[in-house]
Amino acid sequence: MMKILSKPLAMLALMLVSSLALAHTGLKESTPADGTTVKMAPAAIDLVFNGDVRLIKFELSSGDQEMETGFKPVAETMANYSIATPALSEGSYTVNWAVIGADGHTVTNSFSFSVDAAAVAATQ
Ligand SMILES: [Cu+2]
Repeated sequence: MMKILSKPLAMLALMLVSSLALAHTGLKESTPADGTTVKMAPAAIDLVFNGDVRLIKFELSSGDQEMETGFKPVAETMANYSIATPALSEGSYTVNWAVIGADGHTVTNSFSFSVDAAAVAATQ
């Protein structure tokens, strides 16, 4: 009996997992975008999520150095965030963020960009 049930059950579990994954909150776009090189250091980093979220973590770092930003966790939920950045020198930067989505799940991810005034083909 268990053997007969196991296959459909496994498929059902798979479908359930994938539909949950689809419902998860994600970052739709960022400025600067992931993997891009910008000529001028941005005064702010903009985040656009695929729904209203509560941004609970925003860490900007270069190498092992963490930068001070204008990020302050707030209770309200929004889809768009603009976080003021300090004067960034040339280099590579990584943003680590975490949000609590509408479904109550915490989602964390990161993206990176570079500041290079000499970049020939700036992507922004
Ligand atoms: Cu979720």
